Amino acid sequence: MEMISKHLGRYKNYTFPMGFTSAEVIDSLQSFEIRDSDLFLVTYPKSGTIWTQQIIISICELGGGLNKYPNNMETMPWLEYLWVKESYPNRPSPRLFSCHFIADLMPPQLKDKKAKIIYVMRNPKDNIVSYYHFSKICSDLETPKSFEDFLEDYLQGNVGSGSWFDHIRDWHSKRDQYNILFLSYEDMVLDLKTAVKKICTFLGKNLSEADVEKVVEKSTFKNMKEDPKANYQFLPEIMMKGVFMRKGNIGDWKNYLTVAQSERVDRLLQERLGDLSLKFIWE
Ligand code: PPS
Repeated sequence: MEMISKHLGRYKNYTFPMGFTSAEVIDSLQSFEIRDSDLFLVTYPKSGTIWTQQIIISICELGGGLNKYPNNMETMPWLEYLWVKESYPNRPSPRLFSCHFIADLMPPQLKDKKAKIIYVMRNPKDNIVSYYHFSKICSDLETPKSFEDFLEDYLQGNVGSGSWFDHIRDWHSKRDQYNILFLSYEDMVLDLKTAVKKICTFLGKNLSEADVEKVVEKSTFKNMKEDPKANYQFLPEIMMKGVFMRKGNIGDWKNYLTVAQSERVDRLLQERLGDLSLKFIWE
């Protein structure tokens, strides 16, 4: 493993905060046994992970058969985090996991295509702003000196989970190898009900209209912020010195990026991902 900075390590083409994961965990997941009923939520950080967790968990609770854990992080733990690793493999099915990894680090058996993956993407400008704020409150991440400094690190891939551009390209270019549903944070903001229904269909959960409405209600920003199982206020203060549920909207980037910075991101998007025909919603 190569050390990039005080907080960041790099191993197998992946940059990660050393307080969260390790080369040993990365290696150990190569022999992680997949069950057909497993579901993985994969995201680049700050793309709507805990939101999608709440949606999936609410759907599974109403659809029946979900095991009870004290909060969403324990119900749908990150596959790669150091502190919850031991309990995973023996969990009763259905197992729900979250993960920020690139595809090559995922358990290889996922390519059998029976277990499911939901990948959520967020527009990079709002992602940068959300990540910047998170880096200021999370003790395992480098505290940014300024927004400009953070932007530079982000665009160079010197943040946890590496380059956003690489992450998006990696998962999109390997999509045929997996049983995967792609969603975008912006689509979820604009039409949460449709997103919930898409997830239901993908998971094979036939919820009534009334139950779909219940999932939508539980997953609004306002209600999640008040939900102690979902708002991540349960994390110890030593780890998190602020709120996870910050703004939850599209377009906050306009309050942070200068015109020149925004145009730089546009150019990089074109250069790095232009061939993927992805559509981004900016406001
Ligand atoms: S992490 O640390 O990677 O798990 O963070 P992640 O959950 O991916 O991203 C956090 C951002 O998601 C926003 N969020 C929501 N937006 C809209 N609706 C709901 N219900 C919701 N829940 C979480 C959260 O506020 C973070 O975005 P920002 O822009 O910082 O507010």
